[in-house]
Amino acid sequence: VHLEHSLRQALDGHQFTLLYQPQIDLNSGEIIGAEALLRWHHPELGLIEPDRFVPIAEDTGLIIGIGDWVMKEATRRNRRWQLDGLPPLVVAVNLSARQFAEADLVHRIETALNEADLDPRYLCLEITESHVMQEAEQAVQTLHQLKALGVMLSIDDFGTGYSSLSYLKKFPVDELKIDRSFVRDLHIDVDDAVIAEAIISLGHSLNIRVIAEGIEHEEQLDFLIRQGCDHGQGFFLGEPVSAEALEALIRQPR
Ligand code: G
Ligand code: G
Ligand code: MN
Ligand code: NA
Repeated sequence: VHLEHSLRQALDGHQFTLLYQPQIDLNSGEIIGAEALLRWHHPELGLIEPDRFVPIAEDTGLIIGIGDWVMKEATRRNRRWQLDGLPPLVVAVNLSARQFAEADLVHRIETALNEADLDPRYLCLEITESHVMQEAEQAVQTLHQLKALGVMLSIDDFGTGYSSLSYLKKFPVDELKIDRSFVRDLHIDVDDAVIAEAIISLGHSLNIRVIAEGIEHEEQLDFLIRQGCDHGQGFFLGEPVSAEALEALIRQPR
């Protein structure tokens, strides 16, 4: 089966859905947001993970249309939650390199926000370090334009790329997301613990919030809380779930 061929029909065929993984304030334990994660339900192959199709979507340019759909769906959903009386959540959306480099990215995002009637502060864009650093000067400009819209900006997979610290100071980012690979062994591997600690203090010294992803065990969570990490995400705190299931999680008394 040619994935590319079926990927071309996936949008029209309504084969995409978004799951939402809770993001937790490590101080209060409250759900303060969610990362939108794309899923493709192929008519014959079943569920296909983004690691398998996002690279194809990038190469073919299909990611632009798919990305527009993700942005529209996530902003509409978040506005719906607000109108239904949920406490305000920030929904984080992943941008791929190709989307980030697209000339009218800012306009596309502005359009989605307007159509959804969503206050931009409730949308967070996750951009990976390597995407930002590829064309650093251009990237700084794009980040400033996005920031001027009022959206939140997060650097995904932080620590795996080669961010120069001087650029980090110029990036108008709100959040660093400690990459899963450092969180995995943080409670048993001194090097990973030191890296996580360093990212947290780097973020805080630049007035940037820090979130850890991939938290799977209580020991990891305890360590991150002790180090003053602001937010957390991972299977231990909540798996990616449907919009309905996330809403139920938030409404359930704790
Ligand atoms: O959801 P999962 O953990 O399987 O995601 C795997 C990868 O796919 C991650 O790197 C994630 O950032 C990426 N991804 C998930 N959803 C989207 C999306 O809507 N757009 C883009 N560009 N990447 C996504
Ligand atoms: O690259 P990005 O951070 O966007 O990747 C998000 C991906 O991480 C999603 O595919 C999600 O399913 C996955 N994920 C979320 N929580 C965990 C976790 O605790 N452990 C692992 N291994 N993966 C996770
Ligand atoms: Mn992400
Ligand atoms: Na990540």
